[in-house]
This record gives sequence, structure tokens and C-alpha cells, in this order.
Amino acid sequence: MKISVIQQHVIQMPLKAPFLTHLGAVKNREGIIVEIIDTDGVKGYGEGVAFSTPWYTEETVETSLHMITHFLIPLLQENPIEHPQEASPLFKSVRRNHMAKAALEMALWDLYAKQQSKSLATILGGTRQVIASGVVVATDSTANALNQIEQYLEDGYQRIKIKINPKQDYSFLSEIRRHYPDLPIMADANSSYTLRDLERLKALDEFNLLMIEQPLAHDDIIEHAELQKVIQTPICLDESIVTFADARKAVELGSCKVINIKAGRVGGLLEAKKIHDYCLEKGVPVWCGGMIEFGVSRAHNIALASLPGFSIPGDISASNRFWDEDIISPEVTVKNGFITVPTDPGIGYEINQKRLQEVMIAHRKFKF
Ligand code: OSB
Ligand code: MG
Repeated sequence: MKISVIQQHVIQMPLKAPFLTHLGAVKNREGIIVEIIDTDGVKGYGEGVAFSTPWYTEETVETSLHMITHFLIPLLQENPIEHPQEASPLFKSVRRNHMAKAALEMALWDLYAKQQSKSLATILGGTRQVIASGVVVATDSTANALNQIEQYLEDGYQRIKIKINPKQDYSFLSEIRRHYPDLPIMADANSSYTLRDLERLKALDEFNLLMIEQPLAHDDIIEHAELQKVIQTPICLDESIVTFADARKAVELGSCKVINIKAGRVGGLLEAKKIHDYCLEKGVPVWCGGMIEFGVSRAHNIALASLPGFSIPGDISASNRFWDEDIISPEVTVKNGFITVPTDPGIGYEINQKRLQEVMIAHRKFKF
């Protein structure tokens, strides 16, 4: 792929409002923007989506930087590749560290698409011109949740996801349902329940949720299958699915009826597409998850969600859901609940260099 330089930009930006889950608050988002430049000066971009602390998965910004710098970039330097689909097998000699791998792998896909003068969506096999946009409410008060929902519906979002946990579920959701009896809503528990909470979880069936995301342990497959047998609400797995093999186990065991795909969580676009293809074949709907990301990852998500199996609105919202000013130009916008899939080469968004410089806290350059 004629790589000449890889640049690593560490950035930091405050969220417009804290994002609250039972695992803590995200107020400030750090992220890694990877830039891969070929010998003709063509630039591909990827984003490391690990958080500053290991609350959602075991990776952090620091561990990602460590893996990218000391293991993954050296692998690319020593083993020149012809196509981005070779990156994931090459990175197999490093265990896990999926978000670090994905940051590089996704930059390679963007670069490759630009080298071919095709949109990333086209390169991946996307079939949609627009994708349906959903948004997440992550707060600890009913009043805040109702205000946010009102605003998001005005903004045109089609589906609302609400963070829940055993201390904020039944009465919280009944209040929301009282105001919005027919709104497509789903709940994300981020592993806050156990099977001891079975009665609480059964009680949520009455809210006609589209699905409940990751109710049980982050690494469980078996207990979710037990739970799915006794609740009506479809279970969607997020944290439990970190590989294609996990997706297969979950589908075959009946641990879920829906899968949330995040390219970062599964190690990149190749693995994400593998999971997508398998689910499409098995009739399991998938949707694209979010990571409170900046524009680069958001753009990759849009391309991924243009694939045919992404039949449910994902957590892909506008740049202004989280940021005063994003690092891409134009920003991602939602119109009448939809985001237009770009047709320009690669991710189809430019980097807003001025904004990138403003929010950059560290930088490193690797020559090939
Ligand atoms: O569990 O889906 C999740 C954000 C960060 C980490 C985990 C999750 C989330 C979200 C999506 O809920 C938020 C978004 O980017 O819109
Ligand atoms: Mg989730």
C-alpha cells in the first residue's frame, strides 16, 4: 500500500454534557487519530476509540498508544501489505487490543479506498444511500431524560436508546413511556444486572422495548441465553461480542436476537464485516454501535452501516450530539432522521486541521 509515514495525534475534547452510566461519567473524551500517508501523499484516517479509563473494555488510550507504537506499527514496517484485509491477520500475533488494531486497520481501509478513488462504503459493499440515525440518552434523572428526548425528537432522531441499571429502570422507563407511548425506544444496561435480577428484567417486558442491550456480564454468553428464554424483549449483545467466533456462539446458543457491531470493539472493519455477513445469512439483524466518537470514527461507522444487514437505526448521531466543533469537515448532520452516506473517496469527510490542532495534546510520527 506504499505507506511512507504514520502519524498519531492524541486529542482531547470536553463533551457538551456528561455521559452517565452506572460505571461512571464521561466528561472529557480523549482519542487517537491515526493518519497513514502513502508515497503519493494520499492520507487515510482511523480513530482509536478506547477511553481514558478501562470502564467499557480493558483498553485505554495509553494502552492503545503503547500497542500501536511498540507492536502494531513495527509489524506494518516489517511486513508491507497490498490490501487492508491483510492487516487483521498480520495483527493476530498480538493478542486482543482490538481498539488499537482497529485504529490502524481502519486508516488503512480509508487510504485504500482513496487510492482506488472509491467511497469506503462502496469498497465495503455498502448498499444504502442514507442510514437511519439513533441517539443515546445517558443521564441519572427522569427530568433530564425527558428533556433530552424532546430535543432529540425535534432534531429528527428516529430511535432513542436509554441507559438503564437496577437503580434506574422500571419507574424511569414507565415515566418515559407515559410521555411517549409509541416511541421506538430501547435500553442499554451495560452489564449492570445478574440473573438474580430476573424479576426486574421480566418486568421490563411491559414497555415494549425494541431490545435490551447487554443486561448481564460483559463476558457472558451462557446466562444471556438463559435469560432470553424467559423474557420477551429481544436481547442485543454489545460487550460480549469481541470476535466473529463470539457472534457465532451467541447466535447458535440463542444468547441474543440482535447484535450491536462496533468496529473498534472487534478489531476493525474486516472482522465487523465478517460478523455482519454471518448475521445477514442467519437472519439476525445488526446495528452500528457508538463510542462517543469524533468525526473520523463516526465517518467509518456511516460507511459500515451502509451494508445491507444494518437494518436497525444505530447509535450514529450528528457531530453536534457530543461536540461544540468536530474535527471533520463538513460535520456529520442528521436530516429527517437520516445521515447521507458520502460518495467522495474514502470516508468522504475532510479533516478540519484547525480544529485538530486546537484539541491535540500529543503527536508522534513514524517513518517507513
Ligand atoms: O454501551 O453502547 C455502549 C458509549 C460509550 C461506550 C459504550 C457505549 C456507548 C453508547 C453509545 O451507548 C454512545 C454514542 O456514541 O452515541
Ligand atoms: Mg452498549
